[in-house]
Amino acid sequence: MRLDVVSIFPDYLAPLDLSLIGKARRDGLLDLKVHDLRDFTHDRHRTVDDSPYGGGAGMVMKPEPWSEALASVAADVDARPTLIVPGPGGTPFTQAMARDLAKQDHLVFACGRYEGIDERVYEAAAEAYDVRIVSLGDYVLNGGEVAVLAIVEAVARLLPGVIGNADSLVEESHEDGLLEYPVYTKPPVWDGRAVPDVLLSGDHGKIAAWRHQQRLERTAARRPDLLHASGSVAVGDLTDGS
Ligand code: 6GU
Repeated sequence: MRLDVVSIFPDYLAPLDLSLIGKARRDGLLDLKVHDLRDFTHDRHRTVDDSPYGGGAGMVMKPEPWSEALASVAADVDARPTLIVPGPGGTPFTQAMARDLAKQDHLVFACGRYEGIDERVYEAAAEAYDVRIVSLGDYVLNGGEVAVLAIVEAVARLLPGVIGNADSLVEESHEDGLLEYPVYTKPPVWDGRAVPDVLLSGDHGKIAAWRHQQRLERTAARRPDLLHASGSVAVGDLTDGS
């Protein structure tokens, strides 16, 4: 998969050299390049922003550098890359969206700062790109860079070969609409707290039933919206049937 990130703070994306994503890049599974938006300016001050028409607080990112940057990264090869613009006004990012993005050949990320990017950039970009405005949640970050770290990680880990043990992708929170069950390791008693007996029982049927029950209870307590959204769980399922 090819990934291009355009930002005025390329150093913000340095963590993409680390851990599993860094290894995937070195292994040739990810071709990821970070571009400095200011390299697409032509004035002495490398200006990327200006005041908003109509007034109001803050600054707006100018269209010209974005237009040049997006033309430059879309230039070679593929038909219609996906342009992802992170922002609090976007469609909520979900595991389903991560799975969809993981099927694409080429993702381009445009990191906005200040009050946002001139709206005409989105219209123009739609001619060459499949444009998606994506939000991480209902809160405000200073710019798109941290969101790009999250989105790239969520997508890259779904690509074949990025995660050593593909089984660990299956039983995860959000893969089937329920949160994960709690996990324990040695010692069997720590700080006076015992691991639940069932996990030491060796009865795999019982363990699976206990884990499923834990997932339901956890989801009901922390994310009741997921239970109702999935429609797969009746209230009665949450009472322990043992
Ligand atoms: Cl994707 N960007 C910004 N700037 N703020 C956010 C966000 C994204 N998601 C939530 N808040």
